[in-house]
Amino acid sequence: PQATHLSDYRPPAYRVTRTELTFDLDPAATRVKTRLHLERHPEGEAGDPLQLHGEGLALKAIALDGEPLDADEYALSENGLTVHRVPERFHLDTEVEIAPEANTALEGLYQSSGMYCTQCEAEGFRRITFYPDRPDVMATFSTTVIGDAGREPVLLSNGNPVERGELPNGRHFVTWEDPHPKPSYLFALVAGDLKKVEDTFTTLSGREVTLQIWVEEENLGKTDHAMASLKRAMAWDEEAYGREYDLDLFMIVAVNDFNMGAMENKGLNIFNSAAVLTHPHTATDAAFQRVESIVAHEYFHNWSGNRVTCRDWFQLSLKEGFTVFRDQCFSADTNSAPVKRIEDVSFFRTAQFAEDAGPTAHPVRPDHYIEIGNFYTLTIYEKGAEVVRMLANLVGEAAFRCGSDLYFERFDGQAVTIEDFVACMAEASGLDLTQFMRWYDQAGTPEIDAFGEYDYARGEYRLRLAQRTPATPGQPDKLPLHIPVRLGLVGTKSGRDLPLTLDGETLGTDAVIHLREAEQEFLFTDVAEAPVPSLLRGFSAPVKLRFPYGREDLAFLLANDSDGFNRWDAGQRLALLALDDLIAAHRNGVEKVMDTRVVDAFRSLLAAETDDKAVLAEMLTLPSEAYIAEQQPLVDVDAIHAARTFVKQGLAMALRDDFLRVYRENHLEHSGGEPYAPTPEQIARRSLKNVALSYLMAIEDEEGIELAREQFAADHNMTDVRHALTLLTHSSRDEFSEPALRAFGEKWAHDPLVMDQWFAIQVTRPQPDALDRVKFLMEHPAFSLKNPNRVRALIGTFAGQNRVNFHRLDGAGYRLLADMVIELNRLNPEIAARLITPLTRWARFDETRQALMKAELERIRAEKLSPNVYEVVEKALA
Ligand code: HT7
Ligand code: ZN
Repeated sequence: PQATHLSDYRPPAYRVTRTELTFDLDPAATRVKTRLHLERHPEGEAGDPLQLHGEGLALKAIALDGEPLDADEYALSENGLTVHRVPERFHLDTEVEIAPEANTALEGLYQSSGMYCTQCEAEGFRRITFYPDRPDVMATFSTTVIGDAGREPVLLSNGNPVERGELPNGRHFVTWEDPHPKPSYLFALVAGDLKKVEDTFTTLSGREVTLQIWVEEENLGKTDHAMASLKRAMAWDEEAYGREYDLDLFMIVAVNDFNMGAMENKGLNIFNSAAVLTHPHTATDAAFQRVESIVAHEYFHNWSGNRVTCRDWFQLSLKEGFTVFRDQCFSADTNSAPVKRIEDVSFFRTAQFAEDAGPTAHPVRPDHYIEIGNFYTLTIYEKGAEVVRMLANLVGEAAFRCGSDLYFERFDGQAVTIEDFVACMAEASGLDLTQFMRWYDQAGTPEIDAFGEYDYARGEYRLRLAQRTPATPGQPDKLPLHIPVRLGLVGTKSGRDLPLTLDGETLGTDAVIHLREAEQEFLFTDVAEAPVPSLLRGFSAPVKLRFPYGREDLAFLLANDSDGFNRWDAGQRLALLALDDLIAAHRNGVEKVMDTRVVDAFRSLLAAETDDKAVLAEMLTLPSEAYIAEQQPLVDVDAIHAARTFVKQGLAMALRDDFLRVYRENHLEHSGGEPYAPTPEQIARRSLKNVALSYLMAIEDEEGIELAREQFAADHNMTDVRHALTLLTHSSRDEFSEPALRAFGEKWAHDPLVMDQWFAIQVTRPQPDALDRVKFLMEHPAFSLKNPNRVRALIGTFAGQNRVNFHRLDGAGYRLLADMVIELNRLNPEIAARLITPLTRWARFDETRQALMKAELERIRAEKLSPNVYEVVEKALA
């Protein structure tokens, strides 16, 4: 397969001004008639051939300005169609045949649970019809969908329905008109036996918009939360960004087979059912929050992505990074802001840092790719969002809003670049962002080494910062970045943030300093007492920060830092220091000893009267095994697991009564009391008491087991039921977990999304039978390799989250994953390529495991590979 390079970008020779489509639906032989109205691009030349993308299309007819073309007037290839000579302005008619029922890749037009649906981003439209399938070709669309009136009573596409009618042979049609010019990746079609829930939203300017969520009939009771989230998101975008919705109708459709979370097609968002359906009995608090943020994310794309789109796919983060930033801010405003930041950063530092350190590392704006489907990554999405967050903090709130207004107004209806976005921010703020642009082009996680010195006599604090970004594939040398470091100096006597004076300038008690050089010194004067620095507050830049904190310093910050995020982070650092010692002890076969400072810190947390229970729950949560692994030079999965378990058990033994009290104080007695609601208050209490319960279960405390069993049996809401079932299943008490698992599996056999949770709970079990369970569960009637949600729940969860069992020394975990990748490579290349990720991280492990993992990658490489899997495997073995 060939790579595409950013430096090769050229505007299209012809643009499409209007696209008219007619679909005559049939599972095995759908006919797609397309009329394209085309004109030569101002930069094109007479004599330029017309090149259209197309994959897997059977061409049935082709005519230019109504005249059928002879075979020598055009050429067909594996990738598309070329018409050799075309006039300056013309229309082209094509007719193709495709087979949605045979489409297991879930790109283009496919069938899911009997309904038809589409996924066109990034390059799926070319599997539907011949087209210049690139985001810088924007056209208005008219779409007529013809289907069977009985099997497909609902026929949907983008925009507004303008005509409908009956046809012979029990067929019917609906024509949709989308007045907003859009690239082909935003096209959508849905047809099937769907039911809708409807509501309305009145925009700031007083227009009434009809909101519809379309689902299978049995899911009609699971749309309330998505609808409420949508309305909140619409209001938030008006308030925070001045953006109103621009059609009279906004539709969401839930489909069961979907490669990602959801898709922002213009006026017709298509959602993975897991990202839209909720009910207290079937979805956890985390799922409710995820639905809210995905609904908002897709809605926000209507402006950041649809009205203003990307010039080419190298600019993907232009829409994704910005939109993730927007959805993160929305969720922070709607729920607990500090917890949202902690959760986001915690995930980011575990998963994106690992991506940045591995063989598939790439910049936020990559400069080449083989398969763009492989670039829907944490770097593009989450690091892209962190870069926008830095920009927002650098320019300030008011200038950021002016800059975004300018961006949306100046580029409305256009396909633009990341430079265009940053230029608006520079213009609105007057700042020079030239150096800042390096964040988009340099891969890898910058590392900052910080040292501080307090001079009692002079009352000065000298902070030295040195930055360095490690080499990544294809980028051996890096330049210094512009890194905003938010900080405070916390007085060790007063426990308060000290006033900051830098270069004679008074900065308040919390300030941002700008690190631009490889090494830079900052001298704070008038520092009245010895401070502990609180650095990188709120995770002000996506970097690794090292500072030689002692354990007392960390305990001090945990107790005193005014920045909630850094208080939490101090606790994580303190735990990591203790874990480091224990990992070493485990490896050396030395007796493990619990660090009493961690116990004391946790005791104080549990004793303190805090009104932010959600933050407390985060503070009481130990760093995950994956995050601990990120800190180790060489990952020893068994030592990490043993060390973390030891700390958890040590804390549970020392603080058992506190955990029991916290559980009791926060367990909501539901009978006759408050009904379940995904409110921040209830979620906070549930997370706190469930964290407490997990400590009790870590030592298999008899009272804890009783509480877990009661919580499971009370069957009040899925958050509590799932947590209790997980704790029982991950304990050694099979006599309790087996009946519970059986009851749960039987009760929910009809609900695939709940069965996904049942799969995930079992395959994350630390016991050595986990891999056998994966194999056993793959035979379960609820499992199917063709459904991405099932694959993620069973295989993805096992390989990504059950570290001790996936990395078994006999290599059986690796073998199983490679087998699945090989099968999925044929069925669904996009999912196959994503599934390989854990194997690509081989360099982090010991020699034995490295050899086993590489052998499995070689075994995959020997197959006839899709471009998706080929690109990942080649990078992993390079
Ligand atoms: N913009 C959407 C991306 C997406 C996607 C990409 C490749 C293959 C399948 C896909 N489904 C959705 C989702 C989003 O970021 O909003
Ligand atoms: Zn997105």
